[in-house]
Amino acid sequence: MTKIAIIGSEGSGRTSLAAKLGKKSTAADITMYDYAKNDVVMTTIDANGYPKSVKPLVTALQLSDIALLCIPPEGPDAFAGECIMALDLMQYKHGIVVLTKADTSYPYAQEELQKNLQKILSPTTLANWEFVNLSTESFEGLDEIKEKIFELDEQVNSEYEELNDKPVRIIVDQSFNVTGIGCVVLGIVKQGTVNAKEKLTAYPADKPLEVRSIQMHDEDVKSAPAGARVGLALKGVQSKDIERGFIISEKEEVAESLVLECTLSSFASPLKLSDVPHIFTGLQSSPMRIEKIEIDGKEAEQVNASQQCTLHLNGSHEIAYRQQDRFIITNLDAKQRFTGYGFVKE
Ligand SMILES: Nc1nc2c(ncn2[C@@H]2O[C@H](COP(=O)(O)OP(=O)(O)OP(=O)(O)O)[C@@H](O)[C@H]2O)c(=O)[nH]1
Ligand SMILES: [Mg+2]
Repeated sequence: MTKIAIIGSEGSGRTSLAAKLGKKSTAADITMYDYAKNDVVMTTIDANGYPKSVKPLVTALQLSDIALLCIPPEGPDAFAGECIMALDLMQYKHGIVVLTKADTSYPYAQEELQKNLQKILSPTTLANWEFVNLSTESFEGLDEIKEKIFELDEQVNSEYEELNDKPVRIIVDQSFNVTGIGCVVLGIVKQGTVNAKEKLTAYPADKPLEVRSIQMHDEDVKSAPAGARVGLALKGVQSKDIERGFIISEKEEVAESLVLECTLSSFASPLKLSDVPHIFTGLQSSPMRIEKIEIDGKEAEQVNASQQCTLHLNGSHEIAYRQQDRFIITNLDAKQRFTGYGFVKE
């Protein structure tokens, strides 16, 4: 199944595009649009709570495999820059740059905009993303976007096939109670294959559970592969025990405090001792206080853009992770809020 995130700055045409790709279902700080016909099953996520908050942007990207970055004819603003930074820090692989509201611009101006953007994107993970001119008024570009989505989806699927034999890991994005069934969670199989009757654990709360049954787009299945969006009925836990961001797997590390080997982005504001950046991993986030900064093995008062450092971070609630997981560092007080990335120090 195809999972798409629509991102970009305020008023860039995100919701208009999402509405063309599916039927609106659940809405909160992200809005999902579903589409299912013949063999095509597609979920499109509008990160509508962004730019007010960075969390919906991270959430939409974590729940999807293909990003549509919307840029209006006025060109990229600071928030578009922030979206590009977020994609780059997350090493987000697949996407399309959508030049929106093309009916309000001119072909020459759109070409110029594309050239300027290509320059900005060339040092980032978006360097090879394709461009599409779109108008949701005249429908120009809509079929082209869909075609490109399906091309990218083939790459995504072959990448997931390689993850099928790994230990199963499911990221939960919703948890609720269904009368007569009990706890039901919705989430994404990030790797491995989940099987009915399998015994797993929900982290960070460390709650053992059994997968009673599995649904994929409202149909019962015996197992679901990597990349699937699933609904799981769970035995042994209550919906209040499980929150958005929980990981269901055989084993995760759990900690409140972390030591991260970090790299700051080239546009980051400095991080100082006692600052409290918000640290994201998967769908979890936690404000964490900087207790110590080390640069080249020496203690430092602050770390600047483009520098590498070791951050000793102290948080107040547990997060679940694995050694190889990428952490994203955000500074909600900075103008450009995506500050850097890091990995747990060995
Ligand atoms: N002419 C024209 N107008 C468009 C197009 N797409 C969006 N708009 C208009 O641009 C405005 C913003 O579009 P939205 O789709 O709401 O953009 P958004 O990014 O979701 O905006 P916010 O969620 O408010 O930040 C609306 O008034 C739309 O009607 C288009 O292709 N052509
Ligand atoms: Mg919107």
